[in-house]
Amino acid sequence: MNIKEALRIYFIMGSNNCGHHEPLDVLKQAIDGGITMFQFREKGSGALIGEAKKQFARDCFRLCKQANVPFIVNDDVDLAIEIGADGVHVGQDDLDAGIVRQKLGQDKIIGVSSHTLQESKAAIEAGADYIGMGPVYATTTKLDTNPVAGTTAIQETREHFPQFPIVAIGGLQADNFTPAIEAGADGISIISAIASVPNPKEATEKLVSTMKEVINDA
Ligand code: 3NM
Repeated sequence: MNIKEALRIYFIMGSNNCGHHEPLDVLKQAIDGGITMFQFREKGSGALIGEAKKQFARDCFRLCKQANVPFIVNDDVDLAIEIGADGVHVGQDDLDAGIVRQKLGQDKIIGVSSHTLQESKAAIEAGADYIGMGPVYATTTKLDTNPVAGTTAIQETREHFPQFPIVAIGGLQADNFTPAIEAGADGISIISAIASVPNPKEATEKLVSTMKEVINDA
């Protein structure tokens, strides 16, 4: 798998991000619309736990597998191993990427959230396959984010690591993500601009077509 291509339109979702939509229907629509990777992020207020979380993860994984969309689990390494997910994404307060690598083995994808060049360096040295950088813009989806970062740290990391896979996150939507790609990100991570809109499939298609234009222009 080409990780940079998989990062292009990276949809992240948990059941509490979907408003009045049925979460599996949101994921199905996002897949039909053309997402290139999916992260199962079942956390925060009202999130499923225990068996219900596991069953929801398996259902999401099944939809992704049918469409050849890589399936990444946020934070929960044991769940990822148990269901055979394609990888794990960890934040700065979660398990260290080196430990995740030991647990998962070499052939799985490990993503790490980074906010500075220093955090990017540490994640890369610890064996990450990609880093997620943000928040580019203000977001109300995650309450404990770092301060809004714009694209400066993305640009710095890109200058130091010309080839390393980077995905931007935070407040991104079709009409505002271009600066993140111009700063050097390979793709965009999206929660609310797909999960909380009236038509997730149409929103995804718009992100996909805008990304094609932005990449061709770059
Ligand atoms: N992590 P939306 S921002 C999960 O900056 C997450 O590390 C962030 O949601 C970070 O696309 C964020 O709705 C939320 O803004 C992204």
